[in-house]
Amino acid sequence: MLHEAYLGLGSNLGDRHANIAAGLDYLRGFSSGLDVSSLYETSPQGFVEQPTFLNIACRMWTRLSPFELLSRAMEAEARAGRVRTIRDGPRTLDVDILLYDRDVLTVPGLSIPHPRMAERAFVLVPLAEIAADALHPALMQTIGSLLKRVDTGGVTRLPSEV
Ligand code: PH2
Ligand code: MG
Ligand code: MG
Repeated sequence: MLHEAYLGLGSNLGDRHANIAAGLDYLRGFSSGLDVSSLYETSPQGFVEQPTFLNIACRMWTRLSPFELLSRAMEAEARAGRVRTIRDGPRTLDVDILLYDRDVLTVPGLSIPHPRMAERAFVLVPLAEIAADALHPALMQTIGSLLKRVDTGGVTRLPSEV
């Protein structure tokens, strides 16, 4: 069965553009269709003393389970040479599962929907571009309505294609 998953990608180390592009190419390898948002330059949220990010959101159709998808997301990060240091710190590539069908699940190491997505403009702005009407199945609000509640000041859409 095909599942609809939304992922968020971010990079703020090395060749950010190449890291995101390589991550998307890797995801395409196990997707039956992948739509991507525009690319956004975003000010760091949370831990702010770090370089500016590039962020993007994508929708994929996949036969993978959430757990298989998580391990592919981690593989994409590893291929970009990601080294885990401080939590929320700089990274060559971050690939987060945001939504997976209308599943709500929490197990050690994986929570869907992504637990902090509703307060993150760098997630909601790109996601709303491709999925404004998608429902956050725990908050029971659309991505478009969640977006109205965050400050989008640090998020700039880039004209370039990935
Ligand atoms: N990721 C974080 C923490 N802060 N800020 C921006 N702008 N973009 C990110 O991808 C990001 C962040 C943790 O994953
Ligand atoms: Mg993240
Ligand atoms: Mg992550």
